[in-house]
Amino acid sequence: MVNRILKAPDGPPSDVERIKEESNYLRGTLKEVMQDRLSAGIPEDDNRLMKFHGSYLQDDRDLRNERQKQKLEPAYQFMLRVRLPGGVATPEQWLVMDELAQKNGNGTLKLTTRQTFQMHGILKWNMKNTIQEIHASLLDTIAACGDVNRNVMCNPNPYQSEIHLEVYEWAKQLSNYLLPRTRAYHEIWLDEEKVEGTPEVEEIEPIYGPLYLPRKFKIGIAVPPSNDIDVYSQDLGFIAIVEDGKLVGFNVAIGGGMGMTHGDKATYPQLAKVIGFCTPDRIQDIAEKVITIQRDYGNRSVRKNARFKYTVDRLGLETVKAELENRLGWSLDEAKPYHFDHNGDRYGWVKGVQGTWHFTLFIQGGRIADFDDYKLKTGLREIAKIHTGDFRLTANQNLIIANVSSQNKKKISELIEQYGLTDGRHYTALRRSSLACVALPTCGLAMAEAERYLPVLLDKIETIVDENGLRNEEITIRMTGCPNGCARHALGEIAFIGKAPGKYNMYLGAAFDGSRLSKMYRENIGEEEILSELRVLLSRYAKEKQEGEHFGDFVIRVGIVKAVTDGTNFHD
Ligand code: SRM
Ligand code: SF4
Repeated sequence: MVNRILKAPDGPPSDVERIKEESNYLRGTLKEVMQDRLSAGIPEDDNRLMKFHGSYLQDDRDLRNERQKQKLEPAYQFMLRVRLPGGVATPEQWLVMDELAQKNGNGTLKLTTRQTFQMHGILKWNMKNTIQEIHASLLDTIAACGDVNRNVMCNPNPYQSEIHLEVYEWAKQLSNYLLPRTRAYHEIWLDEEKVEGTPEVEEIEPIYGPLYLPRKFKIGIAVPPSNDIDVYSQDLGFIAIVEDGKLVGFNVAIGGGMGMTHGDKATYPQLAKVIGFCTPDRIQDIAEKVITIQRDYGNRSVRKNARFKYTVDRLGLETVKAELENRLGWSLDEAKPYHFDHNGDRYGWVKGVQGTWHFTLFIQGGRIADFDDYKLKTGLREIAKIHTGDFRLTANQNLIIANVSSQNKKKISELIEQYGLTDGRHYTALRRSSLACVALPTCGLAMAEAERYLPVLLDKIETIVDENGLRNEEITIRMTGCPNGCARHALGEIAFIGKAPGKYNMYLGAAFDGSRLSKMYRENIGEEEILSELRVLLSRYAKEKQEGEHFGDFVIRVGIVKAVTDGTNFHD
């Protein structure tokens, strides 16, 4: 099957390749080290494997210096990420997450940019029972992180509920089909007995093989006109084509991704490119074959260049398409026309099919917590107790209370009102179009604040917005604590990427529908400069914008930044 002309890059395998190879299909010594009570942490090799089980060892960075001074080991704790295809959870599952976060985590839940739950602050001794309780609620954390296919996203679509159901089924099917087949997770966390004897390699991991993928792999399904899942940021994206109210198939897009490293031009965000169309029954085949191409030709030497986007750019889009069709044994059809309007969410009540209702609620930074003046977590718990439909987590870290019966709509509206969940202060147009990654204090890679700081910055930007009569203007603002791009920074019309504490690179000019990347505008600036730049930019926008013109398009039209047409030109 391996094409003899195409080649993976030369170079010694990275250390992570060794760890995977020696791990006996993701087991390593995890079972033993998780029982070791001498340290709250685990060795680095096992931590690498932990990711495939949906978790990362972290330490509370707010406490790092103090603990160092006191010669204590870091305040180790684990982050746990659930696999939740399409972001759909039942009210019962919501209540389990809520309780586990309270009992074993830091009391909060994070709704992520890939439509799932994360818990932070879980101590080593509580990991096994937390995973077991998640399993008992019919969810799992397998492959939520690691060099495998990640949570499959799909548009949570409150508008066309019947299409949602179909698209969601495909997302679930893809997610299940692409799961690692090793029993390591079940043995380590769920006490499944190990079956002795080593079957043939292909039998254990027929898709991934013993080394899994060179890097993480992401799939998302968009339903136009909404590009809420940012289909162009996915390694493999599907764009639903709906004709006469029926799902006829998907356009296929490959090679997107957001991560980069400051100052390293060999790394860049990239947009996925559409290569053709297929009927729905063929997406599993496509996903499997695309993944095997990345498995065979991805860079296993330099992890910074190991994502599929670099494989596509190195081999060439047409070559990868030809290789895909070769592996499929059939050709993709010509891509069908489609149109995206936006990559954000639309809020409030919408009537779905069969007389049910859907309510999209903005969640700042995706953080479900009880704040002093805003009892969000309690309010949602009370809603979950009476809700008979489902919850849908969106790719913009928001929440849809979906499939609400007409009888329940009034009660849920009352709870939303009672807990002030849509209070004005939390609900301005600018805020509703914002995204921030986790960053400090839990993310080990954060160079600056994001989730904790963006609301503070937004308060100040809103004053400028008001001065310019732009209060109802939706402008997508995204902030990340580092250039990895967990809030898909390069697709924000205004983006701030953390450089150092209090310092950000500022980017402008992404398209409102997520089809164009942003461009660096100012480097390494702090709050004062950010605000003075925005004062000038927003005042010009208010005065000079054309009818219906989005901010990202405006800054390009008037020449404030150059349009980035392709990630390979990102740093030009
Ligand atoms: Fe991410 C690493 C959080 C979506 C690109 N991401 C991390 C880690 C695990 C840090 C680490 O490696 O130590 C962060 C954990 C922080 C914490 O304390 O929780 C982290 N990423 C997140 C989440 C929780 C951000 C959020 O606020 O919602 C998102 C979880 C998604 C999920 O449910 O699976 C999250 N990460 C993304 C996205 C957006 C997306 O997938 O749509 C991206 C950009 C798209 C992409 O992958 O290209 C993204 N995360 C990264 C990268 C850069 C990868 C690369 O290509 O270079 C890293 C670093 C890495 O992998 O080495 C990273
Ligand atoms: Fe952490 Fe950087 Fe991702 Fe933010 S973008 S969560 S700082 S890795």
